[in-house]
Amino acid sequence: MRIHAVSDVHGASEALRSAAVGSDVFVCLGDLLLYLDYEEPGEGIYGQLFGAENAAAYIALRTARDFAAAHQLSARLWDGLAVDRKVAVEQIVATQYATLFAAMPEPALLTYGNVDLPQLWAQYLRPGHQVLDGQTVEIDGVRFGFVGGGLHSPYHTPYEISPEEYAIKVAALGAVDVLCAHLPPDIPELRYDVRARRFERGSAALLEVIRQTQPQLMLYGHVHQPLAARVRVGQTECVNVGHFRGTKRAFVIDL
Ligand SMILES: [Mn+2]
Repeated sequence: MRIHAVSDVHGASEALRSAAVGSDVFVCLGDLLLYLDYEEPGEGIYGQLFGAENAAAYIALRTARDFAAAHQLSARLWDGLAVDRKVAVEQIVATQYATLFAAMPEPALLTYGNVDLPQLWAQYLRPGHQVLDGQTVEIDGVRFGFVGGGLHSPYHTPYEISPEEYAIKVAALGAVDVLCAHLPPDIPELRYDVRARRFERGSAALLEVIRQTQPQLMLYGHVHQPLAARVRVGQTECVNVGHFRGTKRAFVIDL
């Protein structure tokens, strides 16, 4: 079985169109939306709302971990816009999701990233798109389990939950052959982003279930430029398949 897996699409819809060509199973591990574009600050939701210059200033403050000043800047920019914040964001999100789901291969197994709005997905899904979060599916005798979303962080991305809620979704899977999540297991070298120079969130519950049940494969994304992109935990190969916006190609694995 040939699996093509992508994660952290962040608006790269054109490359998505052909990402499943040659695969038996196509997996997408979330973060479809482009909120902030560190490479091109004028792109993304923030850049579209406030312009490239303000987006660059906001990125600089976050990179410097001055979250208070970043928050102040955003608050000031929102005041200047005089529009309803929720409506303004959801209009841009709607455009992004419409384009992304039109480009998303079918069939596809999907879960949410932390930069996604799960409540909006239903209206964009195509017949071949199966969304799984705390759920399993069996294909040709191979059992896949999916856990979506992120954990609470200082970045306040849209889909973050508590470690307790996350652990409930992990526990719901039971033993699987291929464990799929947006987040990595909580292993420091997998969580460290060498470009952003910070630790991203990883899940202790994922690491625990890997140790206990030893799936063949654990696929994840979230960390765009990881210190280590793969590691072995006992019998389980853990692989960061992402950053599709950067690589523009699916990660290919033969089971
Ligand atoms: Mn991401």
